[in-house]
Amino acid sequence: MVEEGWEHPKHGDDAGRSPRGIAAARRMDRGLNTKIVSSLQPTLTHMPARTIAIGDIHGCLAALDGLLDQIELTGDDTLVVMGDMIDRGPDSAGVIERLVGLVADCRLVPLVGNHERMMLDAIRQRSSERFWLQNGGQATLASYGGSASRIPPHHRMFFQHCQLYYETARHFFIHANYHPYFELPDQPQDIALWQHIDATFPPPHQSGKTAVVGHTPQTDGLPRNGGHIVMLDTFCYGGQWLTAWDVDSDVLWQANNSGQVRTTPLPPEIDEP
Ligand SMILES: [Mn+2]
Repeated sequence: MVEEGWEHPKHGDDAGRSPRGIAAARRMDRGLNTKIVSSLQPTLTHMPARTIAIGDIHGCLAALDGLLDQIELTGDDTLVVMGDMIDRGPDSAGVIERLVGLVADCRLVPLVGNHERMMLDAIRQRSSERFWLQNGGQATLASYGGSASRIPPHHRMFFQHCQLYYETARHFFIHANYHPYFELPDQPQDIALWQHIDATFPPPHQSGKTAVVGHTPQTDGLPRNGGHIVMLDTFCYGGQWLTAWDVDSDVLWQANNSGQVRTTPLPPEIDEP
């Protein structure tokens, strides 16, 4: 793709040329264009596509915006949002609106968390509403003007498209936890969406891929690195940090709701969470 500003040379002088002259001028144009494109190649090859995972946002729009400013997404990047985008924090509606807007900027992969699951259940059946509202849903409802009926259709569609897991050649992404011996499409939802990781890391997944999870808040604000698993919920809604990780590098970006941003290395591997 030729960038804007690199316009194809115009044939404004063709009027006074012989047919042979015109053909020669056009051959020259093609040659020039080839040179322009190849001179752009080194730049393009220095911007490999990234896969970036963002931990549990929980309505923290200020922190999300701080992260997005640092990451500078391009159309080649894949952004995996680890689920629990809503509830507890101040602006769930604003977070979803921002994420929907990112569809134009990158490949967006929103995962479902237990909080999106609770909300979807509450919308589907009234008997599930109380459970959601008692677990942070009240804040989400308030951000939508106090009623689930005010959740706009494009937000509902966004929630419907959240997926249980995502995988690349070396990593897989799932909200809470995984069963090591189940294939990814067969992961039980009670584990994938709800099971915390407290005393020990789960064994490596049978795929051999590194697991990236959220859900279990790291109250010191730093991810946990178990080698075969990296935990990215760094307790933003509780006053710590929102974390983004370019999974092919050892660099993390963090932002909080006070407008602070920082980069920090991926913490060293440990045996227990
Ligand atoms: Mn969760």
